[in-house]
Amino acid sequence: KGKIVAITGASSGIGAAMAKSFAERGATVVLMARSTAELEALAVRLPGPAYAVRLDVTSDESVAAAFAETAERAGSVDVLVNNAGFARYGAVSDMSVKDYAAMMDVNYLGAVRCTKAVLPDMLERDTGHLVYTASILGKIGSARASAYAASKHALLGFVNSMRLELAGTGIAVTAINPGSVDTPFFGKADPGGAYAAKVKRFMLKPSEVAENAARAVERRMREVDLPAYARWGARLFGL
Ligand code: NJP
Repeated sequence: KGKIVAITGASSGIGAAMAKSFAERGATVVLMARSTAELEALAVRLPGPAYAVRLDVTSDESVAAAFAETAERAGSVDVLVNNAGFARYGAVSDMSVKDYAAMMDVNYLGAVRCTKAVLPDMLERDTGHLVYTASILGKIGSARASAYAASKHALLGFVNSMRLELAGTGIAVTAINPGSVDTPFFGKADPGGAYAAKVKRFMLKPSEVAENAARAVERRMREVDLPAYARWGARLFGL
């Protein structure tokens, strides 16, 4: 309550749902992504104060400008949710090295850039919370998703190392690791829709991921694994 929560990738899917969950808990949210029209439209629908700030996580200049604008308009960031990400699925032989680099640039280095933008202020105030939407695929491999899985493994390597580095400070670090979530993500990851069609009924809702993330922040949890099949299993056994 009363915290400033900046969320990257807030123009769609899980990030937009997280904005709602944090706003409902009394936070002031800073919505960050490249699609400013979507951010503005979301900002007016939220129940509390919200700012829309343009951010491209692949650009050092954009990251610097976006966090300077955030500091000026909203103040110090208490919680940074690094959620921007994308996937392109395909067999290793069908993917270019450029595809691998593009996923590393957004999913891993994008989070590193944004973390570095807020960390000096958090260290100086000795308080803050860094949250990352990684993935179950940050922990296991996946056929036809090697570039995406590798980028999320890199992200979790960074997150787990940073948690050790920040031990003893007032800064908490949380990883959220969902399975498949029903968002526009699969339109880009898998344009033919074959994978999404197969797993659609097992998918998590973005609101479920968002509520779990908000609760994890309240409880300062280290990480939350949300495999979609756990929900499917719960349904199967009538839980
Ligand atoms: O995807 P989608 P999700 N700079 O496509 C933004 C992870 N995840 O909500 O810039 C700044 O609806 C983009 O904004 P825009 C996944 O890896 C998902 O499902 O306007 N922002 C949009 O707001 C990702 O890390 C599943 O295009 C950039 C957002 O990212 C996170 O969840 C499973 C950007 C993507 O929204 C949210 O994904 C899992 C850039 N350069 C993990 N590039 C799943 N859906 O199944 C993209 O385990 N964005």
